[in-house]
Amino acid sequence: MSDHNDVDFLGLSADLSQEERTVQAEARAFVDEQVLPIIEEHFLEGSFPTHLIPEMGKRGYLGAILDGYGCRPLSGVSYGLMNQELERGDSAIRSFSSVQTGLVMFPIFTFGTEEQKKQWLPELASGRAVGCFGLTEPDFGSNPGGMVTAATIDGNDYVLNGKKRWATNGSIANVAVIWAKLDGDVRGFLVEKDTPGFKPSKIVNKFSLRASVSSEIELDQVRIPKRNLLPGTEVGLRAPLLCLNQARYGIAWGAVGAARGCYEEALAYTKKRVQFTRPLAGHQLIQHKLVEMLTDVTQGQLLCLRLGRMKDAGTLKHYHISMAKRTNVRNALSAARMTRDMLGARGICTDSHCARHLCNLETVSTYEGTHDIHTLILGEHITGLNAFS
Ligand code: TGC
Ligand code: FAD
Repeated sequence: MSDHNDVDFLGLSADLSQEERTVQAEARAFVDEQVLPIIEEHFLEGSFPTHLIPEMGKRGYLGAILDGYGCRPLSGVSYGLMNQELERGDSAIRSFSSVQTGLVMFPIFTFGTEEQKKQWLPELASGRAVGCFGLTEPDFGSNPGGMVTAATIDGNDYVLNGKKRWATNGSIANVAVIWAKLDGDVRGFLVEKDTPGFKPSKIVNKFSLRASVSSEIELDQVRIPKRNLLPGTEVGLRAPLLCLNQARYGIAWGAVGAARGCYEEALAYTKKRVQFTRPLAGHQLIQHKLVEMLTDVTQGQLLCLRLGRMKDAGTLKHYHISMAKRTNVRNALSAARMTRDMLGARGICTDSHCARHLCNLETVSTYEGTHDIHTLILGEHITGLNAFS
């Protein structure tokens, strides 16, 4: 969907504004020049390329849905295109941006005080500070409303106790948005990294999203001043769900990027690799797979473009995002598997992209609402019947 993009079967770039094309071209160059050359090494090491954080800040990739406080406000479509390119590089890079933007900066911007915004947003936008989001707990993933982490009032402070699991960036975060129950209501709190009793630890035994830092966070008598409550979170579980909408929107676009990366790899490889005296791409079964992939990518692009226009028009609802997150991630997983297959043994090696995408997309299918949770969200919307419990 840009001048340099050869995976634009329907010529959708003609429907983009100049700004949207520019944002995509810039993000595409960033990924080609700075992400793809180093990502294999980080995936193997199990480390996030932290040297890219200030660069992402400089380019305006952190907080790009917000206006002011050092952010570079992008239209919904531009923001989506940026996510698409970042995830073509690796889901960990898009995840970093999603968490910082949608799950940390968005709640501070939307539910925070002016003092909290001034303290944190410029730092987070520039990449001088990193944030994380603690909603999931060891016993409450799909059902965050059941959380047991609790905040109690003690004089002029809140005291937090509990455990969060899977917080992206938890161990490298300067500030954590922690969701906890205060008198039974879910509220958001800002916890700074050196607060006594705040104990993040990195989860190291992952096959997936290896270039992203995932952490468990123990909260043991964590005492924070009352000014660290996000006051606008009195809307209960709706507050974290509104944050998830932002991140899920980015994932819907990002998954198309991962699928596109796989399609490009499969096409290039099968045109070069000769078996039974002709390029693989000249065999009918291979062409069938390439056609399936291109069709899925094109449908994903169409869905996302419509979503982006609705976001910009203010008509986008959470169930629209659920449909796109669900279907685009499923199709990206399918594209990664097909590419892995078409590359033969080469496809299991770390210097091809498809197996890395395949492993990553297993996480993307699970986090931010599993595939089946999004099925139930859509099911509830179309029937009016809640089938969660
Ligand atoms: P339920 O009673 O259905 O809803 C509570 C209230 O919230 C409203 N609502 C939403 N509002 C805005 N956006 C949404 N997406 C909303 N979904 C529901 C709802 O209308 C209701 O409002 P009101 O006024 O009636 O009170 O709540 P429930 O407890 O039954 O749960 C609903 C459910 C299952 C859909 C929700 O809990 C859910 O989405 N579960 C999945 C959990 C999840 O996605 N966790 C993600 C953790 S963060 C993460 O994974 C980061 S990954 C890193 C990266 O992004 O890269
Ligand atoms: P469970 O909820 O236990 O689900 C297990 C299975 O049961 C799934 O197949 C699910 O679809 C199914 N299931 C659940 N409920 C139902 C139902 N009612 N009906 C039918 N089937 C059902 N969380 C954060 O808070 N912050 C983060 O930054 C963050 N980052 C993450 C990064 C990574 C790498 C990963 C893997 C996860 C991250 N998460 C984060 C957590 C993520 O959001 C949860 O893993 C996800 O919500 C699912 O929860 P769970 O893993 O506990 O699975």
